Amino acid sequence: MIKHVQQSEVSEPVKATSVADYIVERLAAEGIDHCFGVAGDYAFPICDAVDSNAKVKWIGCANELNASYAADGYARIRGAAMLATTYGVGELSAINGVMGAKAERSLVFHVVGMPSYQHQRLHKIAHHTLGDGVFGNFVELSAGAACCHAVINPENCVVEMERVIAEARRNHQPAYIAVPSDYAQSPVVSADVKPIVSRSNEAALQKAMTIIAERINKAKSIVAFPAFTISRLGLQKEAQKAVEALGCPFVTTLMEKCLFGESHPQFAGMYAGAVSEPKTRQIVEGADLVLDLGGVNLNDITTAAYSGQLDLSRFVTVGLDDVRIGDQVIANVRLEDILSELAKLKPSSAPYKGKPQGLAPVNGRSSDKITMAALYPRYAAFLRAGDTVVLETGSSSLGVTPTILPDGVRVEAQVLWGSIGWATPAAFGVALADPNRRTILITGEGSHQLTANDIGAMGRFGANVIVFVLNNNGYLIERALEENPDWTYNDLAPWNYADLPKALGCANWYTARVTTLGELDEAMKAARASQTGAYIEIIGGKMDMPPALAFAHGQLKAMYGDAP
Ligand SMILES: Cc1ncc(C[n+]2csc(CCOP(=O)(O)OP(=O)(O)O)c2C)c(N)n1
Ligand SMILES: [Mg+2]
Repeated sequence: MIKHVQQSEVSEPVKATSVADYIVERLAAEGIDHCFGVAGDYAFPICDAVDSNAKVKWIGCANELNASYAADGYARIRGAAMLATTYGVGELSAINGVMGAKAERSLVFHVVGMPSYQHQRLHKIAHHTLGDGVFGNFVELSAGAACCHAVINPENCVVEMERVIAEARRNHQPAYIAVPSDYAQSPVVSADVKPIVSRSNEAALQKAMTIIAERINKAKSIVAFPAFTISRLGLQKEAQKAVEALGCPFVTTLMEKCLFGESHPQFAGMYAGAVSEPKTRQIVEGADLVLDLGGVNLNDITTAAYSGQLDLSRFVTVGLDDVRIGDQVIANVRLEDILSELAKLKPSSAPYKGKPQGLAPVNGRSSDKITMAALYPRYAAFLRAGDTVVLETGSSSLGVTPTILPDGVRVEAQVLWGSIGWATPAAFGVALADPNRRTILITGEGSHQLTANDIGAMGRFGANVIVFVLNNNGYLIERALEENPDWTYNDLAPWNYADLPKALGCANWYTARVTTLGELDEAMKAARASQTGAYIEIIGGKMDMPPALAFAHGQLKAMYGDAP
């Protein structure tokens, strides 16, 4: 079984001689066994330390942006990931991906090789710099994409590594670790430290639980709102137990798609403001108590352009490290501890029982062209327990998320940060993180164009992803979000997508380009049976969109406001 590690697994001090070896060994002890990255001379000592380490495998990506997305995907499954890039040019290319991991609470350790201390001390004019003899220009930029950072030297290495690991775990966000290349090769100075494990303050936990229990007892109607952070922290089982002990209905936003099985009797549907099912909306907006477990992100996407009416004074928000009730904040309380306290509640004698929806029926004849009305129910019929779906921003995301999916399917999407191109490398990272599950990538072709080159890395490292690329002749979501769908900036170079795997070195992959439902059904069967990766290019209509996007298309003024 693949383990999602929540805390350091170090039982004895890490034995390593050089600073670079120590960093790699220490991160391996966090449950990390792959390092995504692109090599570069300043980073050679780190690359060498990974390559010569028996526990961690070097996963070379086509570029650092891809590597950062892959690390994000990996971290979501395993609890943490390692990303290694070179000074300036490498780390700056990774910033978008690492910043996305920060926004979406995914723990990526970003290790960067800097020019040597000796050259820094002499202010040498060096490559990958601005030619100004300054070496601090990029540290602050990369550190901005992390929740903590350290510039490592042989003396501070052991202590700083414990500090950044603890802080990154506490916030569940990236850490930036920069190492000058000569220091990286120097012997590490040992220090007597133990991993710092975040724990709740017992009195604060009791205080928070007393208030929460009081609110629960007083409330006539409660709804639980488990957040995306639950899966980032690997607390799905603990959260489900808590919700079952509460006995109340629970809802998810599209950031928590399939967090628990959608056939769960307490599941009251997906909450998306005014576009929720009326019953779901009533359960959430009418509840006396909304138990936000993990910090639900009520952004413009999850609330369908802030269209709901949520009274935040009815919220109890359990964050990763605090509990907020109105203006009262109780600090030093861990989410996992609140969940296990909630799970101890006496289960309600009459738990909420909704009417879970079944899967939508598959429709259309085999000779029909592929419409969105026929595509999304087919995905639901294709997916099965043990699949992890990685979903790209764009029309696909708005098509899949409202579609009920089978229990045991896991979904990863980057809803808040929403950087297109994320899903292709993220699927690679997800697949390497847990080869026991089948990873399914669902992406639009426009997004795919940003990062498709790491299909090559999937083949190289045996990541048997099933890739669905919807080719609808451009940026459909953007066409739909504008009055004029025909701006040329929403057009794309017309790639032959189904030929990409072969060109990128995946000669033994199953590939198909499908235009009818019959061809799609056949390709889905073949992809499922393939022992290698599979790649299906689906030809869709230029303006054929899923209902959620069609709804937005009719609401442009409400979404963006009127022109002055
Ligand atoms: C890095 C980045 N650049 C630009 C955007 C704006 N953007 C959002 S969706 C999208 C187009 C997606 O098109 P495609 O992947 O083909 O999906 P479709 O909607 O056509 O199915 C763009 C350009 C973004 N979200 N992220
Ligand atoms: Mg498209």
